[in-house]
Formats: sequence, structure tokens, C-alpha cells
Amino acid sequence: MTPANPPSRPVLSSEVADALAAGRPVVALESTLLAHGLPRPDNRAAADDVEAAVRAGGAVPATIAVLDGVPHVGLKPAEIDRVCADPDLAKLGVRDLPVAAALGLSGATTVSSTALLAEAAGVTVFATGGLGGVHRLASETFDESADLTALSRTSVVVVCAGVKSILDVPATLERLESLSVTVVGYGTTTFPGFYVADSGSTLDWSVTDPEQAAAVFAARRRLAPGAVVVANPLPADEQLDPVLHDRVIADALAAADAAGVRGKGVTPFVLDHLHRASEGATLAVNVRLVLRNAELAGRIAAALAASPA
Ligand code: PSU
Ligand code: MN
Repeated sequence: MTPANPPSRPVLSSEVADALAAGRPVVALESTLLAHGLPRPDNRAAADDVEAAVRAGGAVPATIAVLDGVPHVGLKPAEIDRVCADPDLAKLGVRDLPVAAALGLSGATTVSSTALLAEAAGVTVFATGGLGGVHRLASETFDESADLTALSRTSVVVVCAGVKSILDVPATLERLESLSVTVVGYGTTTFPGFYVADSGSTLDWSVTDPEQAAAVFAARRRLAPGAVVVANPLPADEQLDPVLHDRVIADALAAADAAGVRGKGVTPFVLDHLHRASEGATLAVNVRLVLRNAELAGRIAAALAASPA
């Protein structure tokens, strides 16, 4: 059987191809947060809203997923329908891409695989909700997201609201340092806590506007491969109530443990538990922070296009 396109040769939508050819700004969006991070059917409206937020920031959105073995950068509405509707869609990190390509499988892409496919397509700015990272009790389970090592070798700007607060945030920041991933706060040296504005950890550096973020990325690209993480906190008046946050996260982690969930099932299980236990409060905040990140990513992509490295 002839293999489908190898992962290094993604298929671009015509809008994304035209924008890249003309040097116009493009922002990559991951599909795992749609397929596995947000519940159906709310995820479908969120997908459109996130793309609209990228446009509001001044860039063309490029949602990324693998369909029938072929990596796509920029999805048509019917393709986004597929990603959002299929309850059995695979979750694909970098290591899963060759299997999907060779066997003609479909799946949503995580931060790690989205960053790789974006870079291969020439898209250098990427928006998500929260990065994967070091799980609590990772010293026993060895559960550390492949997002971290992927970002150490992939040259993209990733706009996020920190790392998911279900994780061990200080340990994740230590690993990002070890892996030489550049991390800057957006307008703050307080590292955001995904659903909450403050994770309790601090950063060495901050940038004040999209132009500074673009300049940091341009300098990083001249220096060495690897990502620039732009950590964009929710404003305090939009965050989840921190007391509710701490309670529901403890419950969700205990439930995951009791259910014996392991591996790549952990993050979707815990996010789903949180959405239910908070009666939708974590879901609303999750969507809100992704929209803010998408808009900022659009503005950073526009700044990069205005003064290319
Ligand atoms: N951010 C969100 N929701 C998500 C994720 C991130 O707001 O669902 C996904 C991303 O795709 C990230 C993945 O790459 O969770 C990490 O999964 P794991 O912990 O299994 O590496
Ligand atoms: Mn994991």
C-alpha cells in the first residue's frame, strides 16, 4: 500500500496556502483541545469562535488535524465537523503521526504534533489553551507530556494561558528551563495558572506587546531551534474562582486515580470531570482563555509578518 503523505508534507487549505505565499500572517490551532478537551457539541461552536478570534487579531486561522492519514493545515467547515463530532477520534502526539500516516487513520493533534506540522508548513505562530507538562506524582508515574520535548526542538511561538493547572506547575517550569524553551509572560512575570490568573510561580521575563513577542521569536530563530512560549493570563475578573478551582481539581485527580486512567487518557478524563463538577464553569473559562490566546496569536503573527526575521 502506498503510504499517505508523510507527516512532513501536510496539505494546506487554499486560504492558508495563499496567505503563506503572500507573506500574510497565519496562526496554527490544535484540534485535540476541540476533540478531547471540550465536550461535544459545544466544541463545534468553539472551533468557529477560535478561528474568528484569530481573524480579529489580524491573521488567517489554520486548524490542524490528520484526516485519513493526511495531515491538514487549515480545515474546511465539513472537516472541522468531523473533528468535533467523532467520539472515537484518536489523540495524536508526534510519535503517533507516522502510524496515522501509514495506516490512513484520522486524529486530532496535540500541542506537540500541531507545532511540528505547523513548522513543516511554514506557520510559525500557534495558539492553544494550556500546554501539557509534568503531571503531579510524575516521579512515580513518569507522566510528562511530549509537548515539552517537542517545544525544545520546534521553532514556533506558542501562545497559551500557562500549563494546565491539573499539572505540577513548578516541575513543568523546571523542565522547560532544562529543555531551553524560552518562556515570557505577556504583560506580567506571574506565570498564569490556566483557569486562574496566577499559578503561584513566577517568570524571569515579560513582553509588553505583540511586537516585542515577535522580536523575541525572531532572535530565538537566529540563535537556535526551539519554541518561544508566550504565557497570557486571564484577567483576574475572568478567572475561575480560585477556591472552586482548587477543590474541583483535587476531586478530578482523585477520580482519575480511582478510575485507573493512565497515559494519554489522563488529560481528557480530568478536563471532562472538571467541566461536570464545576457545572460548566471550567468549560466557559477554558473557552474564554483559548479565544484570548487566539486573538493575541493573531496579533503576534501580524507583527512578525510586518517585520519578518
Ligand atoms: N489545552 C487545553 N485543552 C486540551 C489540551 C490543551 O485547553 O485538551 C491538550 C493539548 O492538545 C495538549 C494535550 O497538547 O492536552 C496534552 O496531553 P498530554 O497531557 O496527554 O500530553
Ligand atoms: Mn501524559
